[in-house]
Amino acid sequence: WLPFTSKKLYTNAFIVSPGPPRKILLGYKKRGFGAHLYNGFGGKVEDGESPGQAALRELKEECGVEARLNHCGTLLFVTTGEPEWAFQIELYRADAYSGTLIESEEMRPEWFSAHDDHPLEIPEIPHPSLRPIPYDSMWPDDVHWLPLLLANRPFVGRADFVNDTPGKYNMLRWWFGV
Ligand code: 6OG
Repeated sequence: WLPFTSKKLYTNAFIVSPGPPRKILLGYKKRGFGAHLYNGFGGKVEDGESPGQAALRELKEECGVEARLNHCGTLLFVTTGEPEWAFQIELYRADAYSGTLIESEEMRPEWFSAHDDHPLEIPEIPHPSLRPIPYDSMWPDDVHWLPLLLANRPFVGRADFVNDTPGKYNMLRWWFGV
């Protein structure tokens, strides 16, 4: 595992609407860190703020809505690009939101199908207008824990990344569990 001496705190929030059709809201990141990837809505926890407060603020700033968020996981990312820093991300989930979804300078909100992540339930016919979760256009760690978030199983995990070319992160080692 890569060494680190300090952590920066971030948040990431997902809205999973029970439907039918069951669907998940992701944001297409238009600029900054992780640009051109889909992700939940979130950002840095500011001084004097709790992670829960930051998650609500970032959700509102990035897609215009309010939601009753539940904490559902904690992730730690370490990279060779930032030798002494690790990123701790607090993950949140909500079933519903209030307000009107808007596209912000940073994120474009889009719905995706979340139907096939419930293998123990009677399969639902996917809604024709909903695309499957775009794991190929997401951070490579997401495929390991997003199914746990969708299944309502609290999780923790860590992923270490090698940043050998600018902007390119290869996942070196990971562990995710419930
Ligand atoms: P801003 O600095 O743009 O917030 N984030 C990651 N999310 C996933 N799924 N995987 C990663 O693997 C991530 N690294 C950072 C945390 C950045 C947003 O990106 C998330 C924040 O929600 C390395 O405000």
